[in-house]
Amino acid sequence: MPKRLSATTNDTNATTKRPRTIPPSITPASMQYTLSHATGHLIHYPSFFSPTASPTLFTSLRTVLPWKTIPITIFGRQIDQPRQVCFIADNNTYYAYSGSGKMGTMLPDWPDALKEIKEKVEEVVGEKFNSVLCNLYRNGSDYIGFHSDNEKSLGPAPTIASVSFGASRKFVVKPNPGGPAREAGKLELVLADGSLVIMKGMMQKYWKHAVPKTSRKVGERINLTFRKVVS
Ligand SMILES: O=C(O)CCC(=O)C(=O)O
Repeated sequence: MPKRLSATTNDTNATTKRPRTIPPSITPASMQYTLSHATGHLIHYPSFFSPTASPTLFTSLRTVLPWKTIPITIFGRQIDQPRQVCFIADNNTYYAYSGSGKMGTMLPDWPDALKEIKEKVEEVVGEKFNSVLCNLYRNGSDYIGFHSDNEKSLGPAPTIASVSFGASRKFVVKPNPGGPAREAGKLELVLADGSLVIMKGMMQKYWKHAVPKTSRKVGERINLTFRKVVS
């Protein structure tokens, strides 16, 4: 059972100092409010896609998406990202992160498998997305370091819907030092095949997340982060 954090009294927007947790009583059986904090929400659906649907979707995404190793710039130095990525978006939607350069869609149309996943996710999130950043972790050496999806182009409080297929990997969330959530602890959960994580509210402003390397022998994992680029 993942750790559930409660709100601290450090909510900068709150008019009262009462914690604002979302009561577990409103949580449907298949979903876990893993983090319900005044500074952001993280909702985890451990098996959003069924064990029969997930392997088919994995194979389809592995085959049809144009996976590439893309360099990014960190502290002025160009390095290859430690995973493969691809970006699929509506026409005229562009995105850039960590010096990746401006990216447009890498395919002329959304592949059927991605469209199907996006529609199912939009239904439960209640928002529409116009792009998805896809990550392929080829083994335990592939990872993504601590970061926030806080690009200006996503707006001030973006909702990110993250779907995983293939090998289970650890997902770690921690508050920004010096931020209003700093008293909250680190949260670790395992994202399994077919899982969905929704991050919303001020999550990208006050928290960071990562998928660390692992020395365990793990197979390939595909992660899709649906986003809405607004400018
Ligand atoms: O692979 C994951 O679960 C996280 C991916 C991620 O953080 C990102 O694409 O920004």
